[in-house]
Amino acid sequence: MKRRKTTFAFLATALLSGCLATSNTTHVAEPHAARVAVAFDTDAAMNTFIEDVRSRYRRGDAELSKSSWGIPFIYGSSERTVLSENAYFNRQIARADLDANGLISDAEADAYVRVER
Ligand SMILES: [Ca+2]
Repeated sequence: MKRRKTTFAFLATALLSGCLATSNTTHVAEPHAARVAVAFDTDAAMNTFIEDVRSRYRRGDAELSKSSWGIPFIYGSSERTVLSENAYFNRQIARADLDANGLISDAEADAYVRVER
């Protein structure tokens, strides 16, 4: 009876995932990047900008590449590369700081939030 449960659990897992075996790998690009020094005009600009950057990072905007391959129902493999949070933050600062003066104004923070990636 115990063997039947084990077999059933194995088959259920295989069916739910679609494959008997899977491999998912995530590589982090620029893992040791330090955040660039930046100032914000106001706390509101800082909060607006940082919340939006975090939201974009969580939804996968820092993904640089993604690939997958497999043998149907047998094996599936996926590999993705994402920027580290600090590297992503630095790139977003560069995008938001339109006049490149190292200061994110309220207008720049608002413009950044309004523009989709
Ligand atoms: Ca600026």
